[in-house]
Amino acid sequence: MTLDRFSGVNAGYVLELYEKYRQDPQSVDAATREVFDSWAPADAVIQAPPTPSVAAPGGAAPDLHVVVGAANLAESIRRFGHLAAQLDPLGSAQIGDSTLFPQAHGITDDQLRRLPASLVGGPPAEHSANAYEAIEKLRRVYCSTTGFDIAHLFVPAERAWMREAAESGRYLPAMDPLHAEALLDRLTQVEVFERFLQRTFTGKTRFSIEGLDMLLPILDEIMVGVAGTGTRHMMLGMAHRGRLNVLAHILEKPYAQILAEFKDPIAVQMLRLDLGFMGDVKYHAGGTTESRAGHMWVSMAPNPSHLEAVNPVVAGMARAAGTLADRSGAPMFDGAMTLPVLIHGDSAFPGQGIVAETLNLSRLDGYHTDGTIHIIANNQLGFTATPGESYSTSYASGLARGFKIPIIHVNADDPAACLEAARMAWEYRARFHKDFLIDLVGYRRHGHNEGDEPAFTQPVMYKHINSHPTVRELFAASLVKHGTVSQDVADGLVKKHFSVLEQTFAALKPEQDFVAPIPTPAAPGLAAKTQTGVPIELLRDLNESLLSTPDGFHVHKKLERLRDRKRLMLANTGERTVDWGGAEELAFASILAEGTPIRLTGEDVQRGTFSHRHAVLHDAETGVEHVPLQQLRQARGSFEIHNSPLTEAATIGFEFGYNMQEPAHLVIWEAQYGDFINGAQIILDQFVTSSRAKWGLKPSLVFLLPHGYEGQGPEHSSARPERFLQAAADINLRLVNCTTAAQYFHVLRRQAALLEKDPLPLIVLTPKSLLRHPAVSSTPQELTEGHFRSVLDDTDAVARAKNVRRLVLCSGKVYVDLIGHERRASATDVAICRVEQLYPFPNVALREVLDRYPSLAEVAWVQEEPSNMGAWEFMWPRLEELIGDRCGLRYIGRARNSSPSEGSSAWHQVNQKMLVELAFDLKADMLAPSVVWSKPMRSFATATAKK
Ligand SMILES: Cc1ncc(C[n+]2csc(CCOP(=O)(O)OP(=O)(O)O)c2C)c(N)n1
Ligand SMILES: [Mg+2]
Repeated sequence: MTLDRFSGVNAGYVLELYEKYRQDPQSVDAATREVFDSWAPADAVIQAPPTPSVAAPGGAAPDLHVVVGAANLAESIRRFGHLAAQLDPLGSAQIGDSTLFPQAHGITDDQLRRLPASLVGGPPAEHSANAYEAIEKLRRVYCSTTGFDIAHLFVPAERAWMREAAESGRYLPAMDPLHAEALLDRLTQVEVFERFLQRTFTGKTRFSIEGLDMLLPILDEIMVGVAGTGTRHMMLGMAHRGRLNVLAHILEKPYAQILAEFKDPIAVQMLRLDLGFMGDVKYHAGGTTESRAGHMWVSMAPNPSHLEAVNPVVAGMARAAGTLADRSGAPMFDGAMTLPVLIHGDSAFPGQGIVAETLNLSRLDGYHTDGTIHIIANNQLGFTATPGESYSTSYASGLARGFKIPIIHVNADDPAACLEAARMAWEYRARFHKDFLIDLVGYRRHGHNEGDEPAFTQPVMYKHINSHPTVRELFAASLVKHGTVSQDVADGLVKKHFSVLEQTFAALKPEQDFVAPIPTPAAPGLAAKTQTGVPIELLRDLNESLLSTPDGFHVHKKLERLRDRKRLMLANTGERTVDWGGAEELAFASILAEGTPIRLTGEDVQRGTFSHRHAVLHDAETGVEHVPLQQLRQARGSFEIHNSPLTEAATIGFEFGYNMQEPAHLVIWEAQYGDFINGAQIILDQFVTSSRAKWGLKPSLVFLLPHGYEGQGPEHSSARPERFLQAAADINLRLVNCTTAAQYFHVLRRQAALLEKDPLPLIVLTPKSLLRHPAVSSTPQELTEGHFRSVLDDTDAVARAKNVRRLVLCSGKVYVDLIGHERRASATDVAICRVEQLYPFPNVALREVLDRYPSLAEVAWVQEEPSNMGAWEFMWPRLEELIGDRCGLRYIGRARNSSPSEGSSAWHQVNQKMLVELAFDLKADMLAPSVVWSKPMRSFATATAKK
């Protein structure tokens, strides 16, 4: 037993044990006795509470166990006082903790009175006559309407700051007449807004804030506070609850616009039939405004119903807003300019995994924002679910403890305590650059929405709520009682705010006041016209820069061989020497040279999952890193590349937010295997593919998704392109499946060129084993001229075009299997054309291809994926329309299946071989095995009958 390592509570325990031993050595076990035989507390190795030698008011020296007990009691209150705090405005019982009372420590109030206050320490001791008084003050700090849940902080300076801030009462707001009336005015405005909507649009869903009204003054306080520290942009993310109120009063969205949205007019601006249907419900809208109050910008990210999904989006926006990227090297990040604030539901915060994913980003190099302020709008219900049904932690905020985030639980009926929490939040963030959480505990005055009957499921709670005064009423009554404001003033504020809303409503012209977010239609033809070739001299220059390393840098031997090949990569412009990785690096370098910053993230992207990238070199002897794209002489924009945590939803949400905030940066996310993007399906559906139609946003995020059937089983074969094709409409994305390094080079460069002129998300299905395959490599000349081509026709079939009877259309890796097959040479009646862009459907280019083959009997769509996956079901109606009755249309590929591929590699080989052979076999109907379906389409019969 080494006693030297004991301090604090442990010291208390040792001293207690020692005292026991001192009174009766036989009362402790033999081992302990042995230690105490040669040790005494006077060693002073224990950083224990002061010993009784400190003069006590009672005169006589108290027992050691009383001193230790008092110190432990003080520590217990500091650690666990929140368990006895009255956090619930509805007055439910606290969790409680016996160690908050003297008895648990074997002492009495009288004994405490005989101890000095200094034993308790901290600000409460300063003006206290004895330890009892100091403990009572401590209790008022930690067990009142605020629960300081901070014992889990691992950094002593943070814990000490929080304790001092709490115990000194430094952040409690002044409640002089001026401040008090301003706060009452704000609370009145918040409440009247909801009451007016309730009266005017009875039963219409608005997700009232009532019961958590203090959320608004908390946001005011944070906004004004951070504005004073130089922050210029507050970015909010929140769900439905109270959103209209926040939009109206923090974002200053005009009442007329909100009221017009309640009227739901068919506004003139919406009559854009060419754009399809658009828009979203009113409590999902976002916005940006220059706040009059705080002299800063305030943004609210638009939000889907999917709770908490907006969290990483806001974090990404904040990161982008604080990033300086207009020069070469790594970008600079300064979090002081921007404050992200996330408002969570008490049920959603513990329930939705994306919360944990986003919290996990908060301290990572590539993702941190210098701290987010979180507020749980805790109304103690999730729709109808109780806390006991919603989380296994003691509080809704439990998850935040693991991330060492300070938590303040605060009773939403105590305005001063709420404002104190707000002040501590922004001060802590400004000081420590970390997240902070306010658990605002209130209630929900109505049902989940205003048409809902809450008493069906919470009869007792709602009996209580129905007779519970509003926070405005409580606050007004207390101010009147103390003579701070008069009842007339309080009533006058209510009238004033009603009158503003009534007048606005009377003057409302819904059709005109309604402002619709109109998506910009994609620029027709611009993509096709974008030239992306780079002169060979520039490419060689860039390549040389990329290959240089700092003096004395030791490149890994195996990589040196790769770099030797790269040195010769551009020597002969006609030779196929540029592989996928080489093309990518040159594309990035040329984009940086043109002044577009690049951010690339994803799991293990620095090296590349398939070891093809090596964007970060590690000195083979010292481990020191060298990032060639950050040392590029020619660069005029920054380059950053981060290995992401093992997360898809939050990391993609983050990049989406980053992209929204800085649309001029090329933002790329790469999947380990394409399948894993499933984990971010909410972000894809709710943000990436639909935000243009819903909210008028223009995302241009790039996804690199390894895709292709190589016998690795159902989870490493398909990026599920069908998911994007299903969501593709009104030109909302580009989906490409490049088969050459040059095509990849051009599509990246095209994306960079169109970031501002014609932004669209770009999904690139990328190769795996083909990364270094000669068939995929390109000549330097292919990089120097031209542009991305949506369709690549069969150059081999030009001379025999008249004899071609079957035009095989395919996309991606299966093309390499097809041209590599032994029958390719003899199948002179088959041409193989690659559809490199699946969406937008390359109608014009495909028509030109069809026109080149006058003797076609059929077009066959050949794919590796089962017929219900891949591109077939998307292509089918479009190809039918394109072909008309000119020839037949056939599908060759795996049969409809519930799983993307075979589990066995051997079976993969069999099926793959079969489908490739069928592509060359014009009479194969009867030979098709069950796994490969090759049945002519209806139009085939019609077309052949006509011939
Ligand atoms: C991901 C997701 N699952 C389910 C829902 C349906 N839903 C809407 S609100 C709600 C309850 C939310 O409770 P809480 O987080 O406490 O927020 P509150 O409505 O109480 O403010 C549920 C289950 C949803 N919107 N999003
Ligand atoms: Mg709730």
